[in-house]
Amino acid sequence: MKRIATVLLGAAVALGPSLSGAAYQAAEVKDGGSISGTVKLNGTPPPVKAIEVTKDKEVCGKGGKLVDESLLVGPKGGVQYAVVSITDIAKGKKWASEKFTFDQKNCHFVPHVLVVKTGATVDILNSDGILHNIHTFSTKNAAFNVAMPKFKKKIEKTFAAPEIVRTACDAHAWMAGWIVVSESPYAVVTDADGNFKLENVPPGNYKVEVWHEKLGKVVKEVTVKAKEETKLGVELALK
Ligand SMILES: [Cu+2]
Repeated sequence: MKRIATVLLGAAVALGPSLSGAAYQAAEVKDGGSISGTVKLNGTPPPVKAIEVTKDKEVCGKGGKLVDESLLVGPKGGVQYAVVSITDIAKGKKWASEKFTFDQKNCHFVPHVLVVKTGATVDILNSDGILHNIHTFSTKNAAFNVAMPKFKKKIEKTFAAPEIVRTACDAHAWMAGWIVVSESPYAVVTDADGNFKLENVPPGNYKVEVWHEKLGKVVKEVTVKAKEETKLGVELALK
């Protein structure tokens, strides 16, 4: 019996990667092109909400006024903290860095949205000198809920499967962030003006997914040509 169980377990593990698409392979990219553009809000941006700090006021207000970062729109309508990624790429450039840091600082997550590589070590910091309690909400990766008292400055975590993982803090109800786990390095977060650029993409046809926590998801078909920049404009609307 034990032997059968082992064999079955082996089969399940082997099936894992194929269920979530072929494993990504890093290789030299020749004549890569790029995909760049802006993610914009279609509609009038709602006013940015200030966060009412109800606890640890001496620390939580320190880095300037805390605001709700779930929808930040620049002066020209660009949406910050959208994630733009190629979802069907099997082979391409290697990750520029395998060092990932997600900080709890001035009582918010920094950055608000972090892209990390599957299986890489993510340093989760507490820079505040007060108690934070990071809590992740995931289904493909093991969820965790870890108290980080002021003396616990760092924990290390890895995320095995591609997934968009929401993070919260059980000590500060307003704290909200996202860890986006990706196999390929072709996943970027838009800047304060909604701009993004995916660089050094092997020529080919791709599906590009744009995701934002409040505005949802769209998928675009994109063709990348050797050494050329493909422009991609994306509009998302509040539902
Ligand atoms: Cu906290």
